[in-house]
Amino acid sequence: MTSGVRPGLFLTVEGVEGVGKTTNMMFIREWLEAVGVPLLCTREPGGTPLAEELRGLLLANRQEPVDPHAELLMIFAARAQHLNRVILPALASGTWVLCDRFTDATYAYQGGGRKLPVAVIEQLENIVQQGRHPDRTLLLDLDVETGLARARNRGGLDRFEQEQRSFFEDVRRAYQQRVKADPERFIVIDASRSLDEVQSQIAAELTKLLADFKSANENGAGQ
Ligand code: Z5A
Repeated sequence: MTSGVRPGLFLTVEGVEGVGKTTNMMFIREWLEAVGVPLLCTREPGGTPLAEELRGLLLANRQEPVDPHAELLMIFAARAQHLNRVILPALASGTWVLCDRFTDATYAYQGGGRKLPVAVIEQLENIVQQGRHPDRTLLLDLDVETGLARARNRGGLDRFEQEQRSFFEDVRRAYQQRVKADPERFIVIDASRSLDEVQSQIAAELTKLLADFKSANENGAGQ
């Protein structure tokens, strides 16, 4: 970097419906802000006015069936806007970015759930992200039945939430394959435990992450 600013960390939170992403995003945000980390919290699909409009189109229930490729292209259109207008500038200025879902969700939902070929997703990922990936990803893992029961208690189901249980089983399996393929990046959290237990594990992982970040920073500063 020419500016001398150390880039922020890019963290994502993933998981199947109802695993507690929203609840734990708030916890992570408060934890990082309390220790003074400059932080931007965002989500996918979404994160800019245009990308939020695309999110609305993606989640809306409609009579017309949505072609899986149309869905995939809208997701990557939203991602291109979000990544280039919001995420990358924030990281470059030293701000950490905490994002509710990112491209792992595309492999899980459009790959695992909709059965689109991984090679097609990879092509779009390469075009849009040009090698930029999250630094670390927290995967909240929970059996599908419990997750759906938690989520459906809230009522008002969007287009994805209306899918059958087998769809979400495929999504969960695809997430597990992502972990196998990139175990260094993923932190898997057992989301079946009580919220207190889940959040203690998250806090312990954040403590390690911050210590690693600081030590890499000190080593880098000395070079
Ligand atoms: N999508 C896609 O297809 N492809 C992509 O590339 C991307 C997204 C990026 C919107 O995602 C949809 O976009 C998503 C996939 C698709 N659709 N689906 N399904 P979203 O992230 O905005 O929406 P979501 O997955 O539907 O999230 P959610 O339903 O809001 O669930 P959550 O955030 O994981 O759960 P929560 O609201 O935090 O918790 C649910 C309830 O459980 C709540 O009452 C909590 O108090 C309770 N809870 C949480 N943790 C616990 C524990 N440990 N014990 C007991 N109860 C708990």
